[in-house]
Amino acid sequence: MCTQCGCGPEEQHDHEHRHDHGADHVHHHVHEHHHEHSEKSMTTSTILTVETDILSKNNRLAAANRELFNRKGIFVLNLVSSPGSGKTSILERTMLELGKKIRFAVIEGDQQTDNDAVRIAATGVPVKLVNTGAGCHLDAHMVCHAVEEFDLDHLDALMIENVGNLVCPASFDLGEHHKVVILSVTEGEDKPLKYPAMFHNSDFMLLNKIDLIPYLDFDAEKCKEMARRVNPHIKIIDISAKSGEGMVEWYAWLAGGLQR
Ligand SMILES: Nc1nc2c(ncn2[C@@H]2O[C@H](COP(=O)(O)OP(=O)(O)OP(=O)(O)O)[C@@H](O)[C@H]2O)c(=O)[nH]1
Ligand SMILES: [Mg+2]
Repeated sequence: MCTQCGCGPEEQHDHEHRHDHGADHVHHHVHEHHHEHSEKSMTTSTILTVETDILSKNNRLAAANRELFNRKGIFVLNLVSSPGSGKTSILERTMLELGKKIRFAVIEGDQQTDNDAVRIAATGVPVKLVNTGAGCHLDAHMVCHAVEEFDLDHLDALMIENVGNLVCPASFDLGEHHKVVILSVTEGEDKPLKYPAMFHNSDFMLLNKIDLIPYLDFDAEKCKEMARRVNPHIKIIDISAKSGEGMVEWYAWLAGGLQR
């Protein structure tokens, strides 16, 4: 049995290959944890109960993860965004520019492929890949086992790249200290209003790809105003992982977090 989360070997194994059933989001979790339910017999109240159970179990594991991170003095960020907004590009640049000063590790969450993990590994930083299969987000259980790969006594910061998805990762606490939402200027300025949970639950927002603004009809101020309407406390910086603009300010945030 796992000492951190109490799961048995079967559940750990299931976890590595989870969500391979090809059914919808709720149903996957039902199969993982409540094998007696059939798809047809599910009522709305059953679904709500199962969702509540999943989230409360996740919250318990996330609290245990956070306690572990605090005990080890590791600053943990959960990078969330829609696919392609630049999470891996930001991490690559950050690892290359700060990796010699700060002891990082990275968890790469992807449905399929090791593409992003390979990119991070090329920077020399330890990385653990978690393929979620049909699953659309990381959860605290996955993170709990992923960190077993790292030497936690010699880490300053853990960066978790979540699965590209502006909806589901908002609901799953991983035990991080902050969610950082990345929005790229090619996505349109209204995304904070259309996907409010993600912006509400994030402490930081990186507005990425600002090098492309001259070529787009994107109103950065309007976008920021919408983000602040959803979350008045959100801290926003403009960055370009390509040109490097704004990265120094991002590094200052990171340094501030490390000194907590
Ligand atoms: N012009 C420009 N392109 C960027 C910038 N950041 C990332 N890109 C490009 O955007 C594309 C997607 O970048 P990724 O870093 O792979 O995005 P991601 O969020 O990790 O994508 P997923 O992991 O698939 O969700 C790549 O072609 C990058 O080169 C930027 O600041 N400016
Ligand atoms: Mg990526």
